[in-house]
Amino acid sequence: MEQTLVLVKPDGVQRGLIGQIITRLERRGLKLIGMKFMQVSTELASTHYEAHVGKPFYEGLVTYITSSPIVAMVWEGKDAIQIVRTTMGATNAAAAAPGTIRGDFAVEIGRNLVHGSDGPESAAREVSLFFKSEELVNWKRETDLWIRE
Ligand code: IDP
Ligand code: MG
Repeated sequence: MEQTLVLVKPDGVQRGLIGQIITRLERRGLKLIGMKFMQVSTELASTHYEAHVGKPFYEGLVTYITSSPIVAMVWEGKDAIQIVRTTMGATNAAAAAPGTIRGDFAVEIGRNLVHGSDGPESAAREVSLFFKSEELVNWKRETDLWIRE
């Protein structure tokens, strides 16, 4: 089953939006299999965002993600990566569609509230960066029958 890493970034925690963000993923029908409240170190931030090294926003991005605690989660389900990305909305919150997390709660790219893995390879890499395998819970959700045919 597909898994994806979701982060409620420091602005989401500081603004009291943890619950709203989780609610949107929960009610969409994805299944939560791992969650922790944590401070991201500069080392973890640099590894997580290594694809962005050298870009003009890189230093600011590392400062942003390490500036305050985050909530890290793993969500599971068929097409979970795509479903999280569409629920989050466009990277540039100013252009994100209303109804998405970014489109409803954020106004710019540098304070866009959430992270979601962008493909199967980055998801596998990012999940293992933030979680040990024993921190992920294998559980049966009784409502799955009513969410998927
Ligand atoms: P994504 O989070 O939607 O996958 P990416 O292109 O992977 O977007 O960029 C990672 C993060 O870097 C963004 O979520 C945003 O926080 C930050 N970022 C990307 N581009 C810019 C920019 O032009 N200015 C400031 N921050 C940016
Ligand atoms: Mg990305």
